[in-house]
Amino acid sequence: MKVFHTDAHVLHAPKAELHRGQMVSPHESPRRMEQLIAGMERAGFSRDSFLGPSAHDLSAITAVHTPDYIEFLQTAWRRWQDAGYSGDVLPMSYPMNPRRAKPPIDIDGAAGFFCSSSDTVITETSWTALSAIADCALSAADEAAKGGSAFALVRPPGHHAGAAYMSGYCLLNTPAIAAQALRDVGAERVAILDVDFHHGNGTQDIFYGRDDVFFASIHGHPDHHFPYFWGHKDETGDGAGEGFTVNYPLAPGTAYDLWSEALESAMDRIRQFGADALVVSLGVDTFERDPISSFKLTTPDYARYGERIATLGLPTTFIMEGGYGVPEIGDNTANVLTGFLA
Ligand code: SP5
Ligand code: ZN
Repeated sequence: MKVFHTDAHVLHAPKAELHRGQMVSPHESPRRMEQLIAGMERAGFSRDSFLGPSAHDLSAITAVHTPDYIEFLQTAWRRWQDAGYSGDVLPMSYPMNPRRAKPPIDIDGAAGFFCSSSDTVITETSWTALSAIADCALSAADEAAKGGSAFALVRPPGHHAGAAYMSGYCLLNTPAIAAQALRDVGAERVAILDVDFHHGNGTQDIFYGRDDVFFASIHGHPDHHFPYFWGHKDETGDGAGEGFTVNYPLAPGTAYDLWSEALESAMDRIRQFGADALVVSLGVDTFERDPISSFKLTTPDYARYGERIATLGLPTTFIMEGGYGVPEIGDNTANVLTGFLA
């Protein structure tokens, strides 16, 4: 399986994360990637074999995100400096009725307009990293468009970002960009399977009204876990999209027995949908020792579910999402791919 990767991820390196009332060292950091790569290498996916992305047009990004939001990402840090602020761009004030809100001129206000949670920041060089990871996701999707499968080994993650907002460490919705690219080169129906511990609210939001991209997410119940306000069972799509979103909110403490039942159900729905291609939002924060999550998956479970996903028989674009704090994130990620290839 081709693995697309870029060293440019180091250009998005948040200084700190607002977490439980304090600024802490960020969970989502370049160090994660070192842990991911080390685990991939232990499993025989050597760093030397990773491929750099090919450059894609910005239109592949604006097919999912609004031009205003992209301009905000590109200019926010400069505007933050010009306003005399220091540190990373860290939003604070949020519109409660975003549809009726207008983006203010002041960068502090504009940042909140394009954001939904204060765990996500923009640095001086974030855009360069983001554009490179979008290219990795698009290069992986190009492989799937040819009938193969590929993995975009990237950070920061993508599934919380909406058409016009960053959220949950995510700034560009890489799975949505990949899914839309697959549609644009001829896949009639694309399914997105989100196995990250957190609900993929951004991806859901982007495709909520559409019947050509199916979205399934298995995640910690929003009563207890970020993103808190989305991912309930009764969120099933809207208008033409009604019935094309399915959510499996699971209780804290869920282990592989119940988690895998949700996976089988999600896969049944994807088969019924008749997908021609699959995008997997591959977060491994479902691991028993993840510092911000509460599921109890073990390292061998990842190989088991990789094998199950392969039974769909679809060209598959895997995109790295969450998974934090422990060296096992690399082994768990590699296990999904090894199981898939078995
Ligand atoms: C992609 C991804 O995994 N994003 C996760 C973003 C989580 N950010 C907010 C974390 C809040 C942690 N709260 C833990 C308390 C659980 N009861
Ligand atoms: Zn997550």
